[in-house]
Amino acid sequence: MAVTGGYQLQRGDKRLILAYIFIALAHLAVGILLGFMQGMQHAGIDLYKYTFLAHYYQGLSIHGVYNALVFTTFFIAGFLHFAMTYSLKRPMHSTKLSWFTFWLMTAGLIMVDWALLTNRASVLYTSYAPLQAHPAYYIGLVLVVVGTLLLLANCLLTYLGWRRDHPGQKTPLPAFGVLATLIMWGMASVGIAVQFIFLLIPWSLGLTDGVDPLVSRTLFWFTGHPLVYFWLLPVYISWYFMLPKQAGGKLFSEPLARLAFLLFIPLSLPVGFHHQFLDPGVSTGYKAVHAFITFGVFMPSMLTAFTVLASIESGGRARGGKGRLAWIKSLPWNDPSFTAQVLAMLLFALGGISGLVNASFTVNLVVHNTMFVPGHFHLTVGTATAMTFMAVAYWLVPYLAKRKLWGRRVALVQSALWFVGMAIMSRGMSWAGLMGVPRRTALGSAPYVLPEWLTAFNWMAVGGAVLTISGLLFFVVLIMTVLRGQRAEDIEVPLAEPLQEETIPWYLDRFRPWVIGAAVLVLMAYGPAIAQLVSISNPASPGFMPY
Ligand code: HAS
Repeated sequence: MAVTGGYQLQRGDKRLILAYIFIALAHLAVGILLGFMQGMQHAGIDLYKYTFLAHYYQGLSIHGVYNALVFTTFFIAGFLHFAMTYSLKRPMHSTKLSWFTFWLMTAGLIMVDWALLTNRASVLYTSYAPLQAHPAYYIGLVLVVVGTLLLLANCLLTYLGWRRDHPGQKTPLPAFGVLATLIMWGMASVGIAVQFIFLLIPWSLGLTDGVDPLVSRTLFWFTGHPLVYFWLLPVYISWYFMLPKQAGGKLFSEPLARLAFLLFIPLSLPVGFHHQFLDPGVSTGYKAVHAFITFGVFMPSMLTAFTVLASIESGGRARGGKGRLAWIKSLPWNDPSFTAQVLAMLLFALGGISGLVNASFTVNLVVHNTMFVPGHFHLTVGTATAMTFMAVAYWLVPYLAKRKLWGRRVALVQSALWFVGMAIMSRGMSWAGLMGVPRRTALGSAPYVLPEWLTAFNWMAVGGAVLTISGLLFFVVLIMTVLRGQRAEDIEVPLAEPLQEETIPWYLDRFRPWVIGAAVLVLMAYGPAIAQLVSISNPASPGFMPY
C-alpha cells in the first residue's frame, strides 16, 4: 500500500508545526546546558555560582522538566500534527482547535517556566509530594496535558472524517501510529489528571491541609511509565514508516508494525508499580503482576528491533549491498538523519537491556534510586528519543522552511558526538549506580563521596561535555539551515511503503478491542491495589520547600 505522496501541507499547518518545534528546541537548548552544569558539579566544578540559579536542585528540576517533559511534548505535538495531516492528505478537522491547543499549551508552559526559573518549583520532574511547588507550576502542567488531549480529539475527528470518505480502506500507517500513540496517552493521563486536579493543586493553593505522598506517587506512576512510551512511539513512527525509505528500502512487515503499536495500548499502562518496587503499602503480589507485564511491554520493542533491522537491510540490498553483513556498507551513511537514527538504535538496545535490569523485581533492589537509573534513561529518552527527534528535524525543518540542510558533514559529526558522549556518560552513570552512588544528589559537594567513585564521575563529566558540544552543533546546523540554507521547493518527506501488499485483519486496523483490553487489564492490575491505598490513605503531609 502506497502510504501517501506529494500532499502539500497548508501554510497555517506549517507555521503551527514550526512553532511547536521552535518551543521544543529552545527548551532543549537550556536543558542541555543545565545537563553540562550537572556533569561538572559531579566532577567537583560548581558552575551554578556564576548563574542566577539558587542551587543544584533548581538546575536539576529545570533540566528534567525541559528535556523530558517540554522538549518531548512540544516536539511530539508538532510531529504528530505533521504525520497525521500529511499521511491522511487532509488538514486537521478544526484549524481553530489546533491553534487553541497550541496557545493553551504555550500558556501552561509560560506558567511552568516562571515557577521553575524563579525557584518556586524545584520539585524535580516527578513532582513527588511532599515537596511542594507553586500552584502555577501544577496548573501550567495540567494545561499542557489538556493540550495533548485536545490534539487527540482533533486527530480522532480528522480520522473519522477520513474514514467516512474512504470506506473499506486501511488507515495509512503514519496516521495509524499517531492514533495509537495518542489513544494510549489519553488513557494514561488519567493518573496525573486525578493527582494534580484533586491532590496537588488544592494542596498547593492551601485548600486542603495535606496530601498522602504514597497515593500521590502511585497516581504519578500510573501515568509516568506510559509517559515513556508517549516519548517512544513517535520515534517508532519514524523508525517504521520513514527510516526504511531513508535507507532506500521498504517496511519489512506491515502487520508486525501495526501489531507493535497496538500492543503498546494495553501493555504500557499496568506497569507503574515497577517504579515502586521499594515503596511500602503495595502488596508484593501486585508488584509481581506489574513486573510480569513489564516483561510483556518489552516484546513490542523486540518486534521493532527485528522489523526495523530487516527493513534497513532491505534498503542496503536495494542499494546493491550483498553478503550476510556487507550490505551494511551500502547504507546511506552520509545522510545525517539516517545515521543518527541507526546510532540511536544501537544505544537503545543497551537502554532496553538496562530496562530489564530495572524491571527484575529483586535486582531492582540494587539499582533503585542509584545513578544506574539515569544511566538507563539517558540511553532511552536521552538517545532513542532525543537523537531521533534531532534526526527528524534534519529533514522536517528543511521541508517546512523550504531550505536544504546546511552543513551535512557538521550534522554527521554532531550525530557521532551525541552517540559517543551518551555512551561515555551513561557508562559512567551505570557504573556509579552499581557502586551504590545515589541519583538526584549534588555529589560534587556531598561529604560521603568515596574515592573509588571519582573515575565514574569523570566519565560522566567527559560524556556531558561531549554531549554539550554535540548539542551546540545541532543548533548551529538548524539555525544556519533556516538562515542560510539553499532555497528548495522539492524537499522529500521520507515515507516508506511496505515490502509486500498484505491483507490486514480487521483487529490490526481498529483500536476499540485494544482499548477495551487495556481498560480490563488496568482494572485488574491496579484497581484493588489503588482501592487499598486509598482506604488506608492519610492525607496529612504538609508541603515542604526545603530549597
Ligand atoms: Fe525505563 C525507569 C524499565 C523503556 C525512560 N525509564 C525509567 C526512568 C525513565 C525511563 C525516564 O522496570 C526514570 C524514572 C524516574 O525518574 O524515576 N524501561 C523499562 C523497560 C523498558 C523501558 C523494561 N524507559 C524506557 C523507555 C524510556 C524510559 C523507552 C524513555 C523513552 N524503566 C524501567 C524500570 C524503571 C525505569 C523498571 C524504574 C527503575 C527504578 O528503580 O527507579 C522497555 O520498554 C525497553 C524495551 C527496549 C528494547 C530495545 C529494543 C531495541 C531497538 C533497537 C534495535 C535496533 C538495532 C539496529 C540494534 C527491547 C528497537 C541496528 C542497526 C544496524 C544497521 C546495525
